[in-house]
Amino acid sequence: MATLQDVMRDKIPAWRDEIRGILKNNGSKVISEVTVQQAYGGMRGVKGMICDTSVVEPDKGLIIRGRPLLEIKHLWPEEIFYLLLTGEEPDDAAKADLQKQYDKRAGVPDYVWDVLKAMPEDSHPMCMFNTAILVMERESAFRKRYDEGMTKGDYWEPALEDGLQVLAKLPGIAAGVYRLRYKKGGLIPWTNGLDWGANYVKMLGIDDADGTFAELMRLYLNFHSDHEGGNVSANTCHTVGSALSDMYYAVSAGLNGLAGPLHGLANQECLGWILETMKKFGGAPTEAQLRDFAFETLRSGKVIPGYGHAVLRVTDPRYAGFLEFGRKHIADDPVFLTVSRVFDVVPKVLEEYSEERVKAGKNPIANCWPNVDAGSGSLLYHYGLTEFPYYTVLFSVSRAMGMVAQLVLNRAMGTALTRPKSVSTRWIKGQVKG
Ligand code: HAX
Repeated sequence: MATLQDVMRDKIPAWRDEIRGILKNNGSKVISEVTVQQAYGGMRGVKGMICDTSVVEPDKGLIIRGRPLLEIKHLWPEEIFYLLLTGEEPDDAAKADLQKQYDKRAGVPDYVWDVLKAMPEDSHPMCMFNTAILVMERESAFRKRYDEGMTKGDYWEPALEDGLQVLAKLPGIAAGVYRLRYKKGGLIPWTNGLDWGANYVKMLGIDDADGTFAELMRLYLNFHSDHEGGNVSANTCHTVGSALSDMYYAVSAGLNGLAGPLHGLANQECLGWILETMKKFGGAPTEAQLRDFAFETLRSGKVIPGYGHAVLRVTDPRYAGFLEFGRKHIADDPVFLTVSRVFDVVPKVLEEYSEERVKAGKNPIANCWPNVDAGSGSLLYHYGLTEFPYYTVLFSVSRAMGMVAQLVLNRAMGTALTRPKSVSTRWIKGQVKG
């Protein structure tokens, strides 16, 4: 049986040759140009980096290694990680081997808990989670090997070892953050032989007698794993990693970006907004009440969390997948009902509001449809995970798979130090004169 490491060792030389060939024969071809609007507008749409794990098509959504997400929604997180990294699904033996590799590495050092327990009680769960990853940096195999002197061609192997260490420990750390932060009692250890998603549920300590929460968790961890390379968290991980900072530095940095309200924190904000409407209207609001509340939110200068996207121009397939799960398992839950009613109302409200904005000389809202964060919270809430400031930690456990896979591939391909050129407003003024 070939391990994940064997498969990577086998594939990497051909990938390197392919890139060398592309650069040799087509290195000077132009693939993108940049407008002044893009330079001031967060580089939206500028093609300036490579990511081979996944792409996001504006009209289709996430495609992992050529596979549209909804076609691979049955895969478990272990299989998704393997797919991200190698481009192929593992067979049963390779999947079992990866699970055993996690079993071996899942122990969390005691000093992590000492650090977390020393943090102020009101620390945000994301700050606790990212601190835990960063404090483990002393464990980095990459840094040790680099300090000893290793050749560039070998970088990917200790990077993968660091990645497996991080991924194996994240469910335990995330569950520990939950139990410490919300005073749920003692820590629950990792169970050997149990899969990554079910282990996470078990360590959270939330009752799951029929296994449906573990089923949701696997879906959740699958759906959030990767979203190409340019989003804030992946791009940050990439940039920090490009300085040869190790996996612990790079993943923690990327997740600090995920903690922002315009990115991963939106899923905490979404459920907050849903619960606020329910509180205001004493239960699941009617469509008319929702419409009024949505306009009230927008006119007070706030965004409607969970709607809009920098790249997507259709309903996020990840939202569609969660909606399907909710309709199958918790159709009558009032929070879920509100989420699905919001879907019937808010896109139209955003379209009308976008027209108002344009008349007032502002940018239109490019996408009025729900993104991944619009629905997932209501499902977690139903299964008893009601502390919604914690939701971005769940997102992070999953997104770490994409970050690890991207960074290992970057190490394998010898991706260059990130260093785009910035220009000053003075330079722009000179450039556009006349
Ligand atoms: N509510 C109100 N206004 C919105 C909006 C929303 N849901 N979505 C976009 N807009 C506004 C933008 O704030 C922007 O306004 P200004 O020009 O005044 O700054 C204008 O519409 C144009 O924005 P855009 O071109 O459509 O979209 P951007 O690429 O600038 O922003 C965002 C994309 C996701 C940040 C944006 O849609 C947003 O803030 N949505 C709500 C927060 C959210 O759901 N974030 C999670 C996104 C998915 C993700 O990364 N998850 O991790």
